[in-house]
Amino acid sequence: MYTQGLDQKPEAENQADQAEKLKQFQARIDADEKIEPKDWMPAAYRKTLIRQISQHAHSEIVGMLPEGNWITRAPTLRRKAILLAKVQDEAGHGLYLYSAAETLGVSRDELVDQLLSGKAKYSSIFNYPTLSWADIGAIGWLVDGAAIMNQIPLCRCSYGPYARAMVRVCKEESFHQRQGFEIMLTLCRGTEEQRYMAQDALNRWWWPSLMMFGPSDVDSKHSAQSMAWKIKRFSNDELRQKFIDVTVPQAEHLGLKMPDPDLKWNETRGHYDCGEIDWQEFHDVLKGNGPCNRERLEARNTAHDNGAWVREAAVAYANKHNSGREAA
Ligand code: FAQ
Repeated sequence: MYTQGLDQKPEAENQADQAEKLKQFQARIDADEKIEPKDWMPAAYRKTLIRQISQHAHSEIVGMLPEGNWITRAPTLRRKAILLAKVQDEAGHGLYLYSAAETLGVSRDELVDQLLSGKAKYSSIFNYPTLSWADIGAIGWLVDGAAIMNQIPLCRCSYGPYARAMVRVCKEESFHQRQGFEIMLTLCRGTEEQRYMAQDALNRWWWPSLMMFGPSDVDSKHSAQSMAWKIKRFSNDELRQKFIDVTVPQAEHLGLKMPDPDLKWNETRGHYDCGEIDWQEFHDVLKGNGPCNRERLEARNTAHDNGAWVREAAVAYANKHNSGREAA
């Protein structure tokens, strides 16, 4: 007790230490240095990263479900092989991201439990159904397109493991975006019915894709701090605007009509203006009341239960391997 008392610094000295550490940390961020797992970081920085990276990982994992729905029904063997590879890529992204989150001192089991119990968020976009083959094109074109717009700046995120994971993820997402656009282009150059399918998919996926960027800047509670820490490099509205600006000409190239009567080029701003997003729909989806929220969680829980034997086998193998090593 007595020696412990000697070890403890007086409160004021502790606070001064903390303030100095925070100052040095912010100076490293401002100098664009990467923060690595063993470096000192404020508890709130760690918490924000665990929140964002794990939500991102969950999104990749749940994001396999809408497209997985079409693997058995892809129109050709070539399309099936491409879609299989894409869905596998998303699984890989989830795994890199869980690993990046683990470097912050949280276990993958804990994160997966949070997803399966419904406690953790994942991207709103994956709570919408894939009703036709054209939806697979729309997901690649719009959803991967939005994901890239949001994730390219994350390659420069201040936290090293997250930034490095994003480099490969973005390269793969870029291939995904092109394959989606190519599906849309094929449909748009096809029959009247195929063009109708493509237009219908755009009508249903456009607004949810805009919601992927998160609440508008005035309502985004984390943005200011995340930008000061250079976790985020652009605000939600800035990225949404960039996405709209690059996507509208692509829709024109496809000969499709955007489902927004207020969408028009604003010469003064040098950007497209668009209609108001239905934020009520966004909040409903976040609360678990989107068209497929329940179905998605059920599917993940079933997959987890069905995979129990694989986890048990992996643990048994690791134990056997370790005991062999100890004996040697
Ligand atoms: N859905 O204060 P902010 C993909 C939550 S990956 C659900 O603005 P922040 C690949 C937010 O978490 C897609 N929740 O928060 C793929 C926060 O909740 P909390 C995922 C959302 O973090 C393609 C609250 O609202 N990408 O698509 C959403 O500063 C095709 C307040 O919001 C990432 O995760 C939403 N849309 O900014 C896979 C990228 N938006 O935690 C398969 C990394 C916001 O306080 C097929 N994440 N919320 O309870 C980010 O860049 C950021 O976390 C944002 C949100 C921009 C998503």
